[in-house]
Amino acid sequence: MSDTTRAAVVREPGGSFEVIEIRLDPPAAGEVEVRILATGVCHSDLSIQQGVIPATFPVVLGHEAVAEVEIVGPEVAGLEPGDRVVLSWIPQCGRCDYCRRGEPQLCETSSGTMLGRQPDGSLRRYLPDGSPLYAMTALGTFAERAVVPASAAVPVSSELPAEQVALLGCGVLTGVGAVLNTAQVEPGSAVAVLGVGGVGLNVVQGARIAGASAIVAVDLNESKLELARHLGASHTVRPDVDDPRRTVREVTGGSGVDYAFEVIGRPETARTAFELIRPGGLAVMVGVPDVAAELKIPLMMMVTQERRVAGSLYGSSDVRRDVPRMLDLYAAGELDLASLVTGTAGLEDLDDAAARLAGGEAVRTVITP
Ligand code: COD
Ligand code: ZN
Ligand code: ZN
Repeated sequence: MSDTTRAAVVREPGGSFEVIEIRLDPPAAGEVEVRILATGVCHSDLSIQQGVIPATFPVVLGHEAVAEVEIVGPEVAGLEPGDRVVLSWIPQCGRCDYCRRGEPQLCETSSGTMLGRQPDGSLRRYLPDGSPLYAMTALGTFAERAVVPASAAVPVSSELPAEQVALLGCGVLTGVGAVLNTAQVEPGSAVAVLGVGGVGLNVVQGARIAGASAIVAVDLNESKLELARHLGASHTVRPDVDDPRRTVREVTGGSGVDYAFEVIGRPETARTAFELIRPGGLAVMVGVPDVAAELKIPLMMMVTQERRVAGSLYGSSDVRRDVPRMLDLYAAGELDLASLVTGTAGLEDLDDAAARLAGGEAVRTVITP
């Protein structure tokens, strides 16, 4: 017996957001039904909408949200109706080898949820005619209500501003986590960040929180660089005006940065990240590129200078450990969420919100469905 809810559906790659009543099945074992309170528009939503990141269509996008639990399905412990939760776009099954070895960001269930199915491979959403409807990362938060894996719902205090706390779900965990978990940046480090959008700005503030002594932000967009300075960047570079390699040489006395983060998803800037690090430094790839993209780097420098390259998925986060950690940093005034929210809108405004993100005017537009 399925219910209905309003959701923004994208019917095919390149399609626009169409707000319709969809059918929503009740939560199965290990799932909860939630009401979405606030959900941010992230670049990955655009990448899927435009067909750059592969997905199954028709789809309900949206993967960065805070919600309220309404119905608790069977075999769910620790969640009650009325609980406020941050949603994680990687469920943590707790049972697979990755979850057990403390790498829950690689949880095996995500291979199916990344393609829009629930962890058990089935679907909860249907178009009005009964045909299948997929949900980005098993969340599909561009909707009034969603049925999600209980392991993806992390309880938080309901006293916090929903529009800000929603950003923890993707941008903050991905960006700050890349610094604190993946790279484990030490105090006094020199850091470069290529691309300071919604995720990259969180890499900048993560580097400040880690105690980096120099933070070089690189972006084509002047207003993003201004925000980067506000969040902790010590130097900013527009690569169309100046060469970031020159700035990094000046800042580091010629050697290169200890850590460079690529937060755009392009092979050219990934290569630049490799060129910006010092011997022994680490280049961290955060941006998801086109599926066909390849990185070409001088292998000799990798070996003889011990330059390292690492990928970072979801900031290597363990959401149950890291969401509370981010909220502590927020309470201490170290994590700035308010500056990242550049606008709020409704479900009907998603096409506009997507255009503002693509055009570089928005960092995060937060949708209140
Ligand atoms: N040089 C410098 N800056 C550039 C360039 C360039 N050649 N091209 C674009 N930029 C800047 C833009 O001006 C912008 O400020 C920034 O790069 C990109 O920012 P946003 O706000 O458009 O995008 P984000 O920050 O929301 O997301 C970007 C990612 C690439 C990190 C994102 O799409 C992604 O890949 N996320 C993580 C991967 C993943 O698995 N995602 C799934 C859920 S997010
Ligand atoms: Zn995202
Ligand atoms: Zn798992």
